[in-house]
Amino acid sequence: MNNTRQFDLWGIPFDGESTLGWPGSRYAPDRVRACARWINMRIQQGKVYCLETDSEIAVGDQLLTDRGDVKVIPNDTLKTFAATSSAVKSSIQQGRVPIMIGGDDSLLFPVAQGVHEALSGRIGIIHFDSHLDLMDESELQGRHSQSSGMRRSLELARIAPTDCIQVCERHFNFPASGKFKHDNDLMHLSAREVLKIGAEATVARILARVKQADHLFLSFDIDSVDPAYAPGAGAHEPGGISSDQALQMVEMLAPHCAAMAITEVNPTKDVGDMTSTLAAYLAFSFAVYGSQQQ
Ligand SMILES: [Mn+2]
Repeated sequence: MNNTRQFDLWGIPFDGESTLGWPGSRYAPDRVRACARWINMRIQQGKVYCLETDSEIAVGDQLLTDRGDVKVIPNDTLKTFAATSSAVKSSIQQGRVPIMIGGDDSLLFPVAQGVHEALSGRIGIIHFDSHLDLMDESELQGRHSQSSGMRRSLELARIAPTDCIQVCERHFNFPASGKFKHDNDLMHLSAREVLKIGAEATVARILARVKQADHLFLSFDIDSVDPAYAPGAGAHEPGGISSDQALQMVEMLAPHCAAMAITEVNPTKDVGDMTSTLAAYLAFSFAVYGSQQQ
């Protein structure tokens, strides 16, 4: 049973860089854990029964270990980032796959940094988000806000824009971010495109794009999902994917990924825990389907 991959769940209760939109994602790790309890208990004798395939998946008895929360310092973004990168690194160096539950989306950067420090070769990022997060620096938001995570990650030596893809972006953004994308050959698949071609074709296009990368990090801002399915977010961007499309794509991508982050789940805007429950299912599905390979 030990040829399956094992996963670590870490909370990062930090929303100090929610400089636009609604703060509140600091409450997500505990809510997601509470929602995950119902799901986790369905493993019996190292197996879980999967309804989509009507078959059992052998996941082992230690599929998902809760490593607790990263040491967050609300008043110090860079120290919080350093603690986040260390947690990611420690999991990967122990041969495990970290699943990081934020926190706001500034955390994309320190998670990417942890992956970059722990693994050699080319690192690619699959970035699900309704936003581009390519802001370089601004008076309102500084350098490390929830709007800059992808921009900062692309400054790391072995993360090339051509090994990355952004998925589910929509509506309007800064022309400066569009110019940065085009100048650097960064690619996105808009939410509208994803809704048109469906989950399977989207995953095929994602994997074709990142095939040169040696290791992949899946970063999932919950606002990629439509507010109708995930109201507990840092912002509401209509026109997103459904919860089922999100789950399908995460399941298909999981075997290829060395780390995952789920960010911007905001329990203060949630309705009956539906967004925290979706995040718990995304994390658990990533582990179940990701356990089978690599
Ligand atoms: Mn976002």
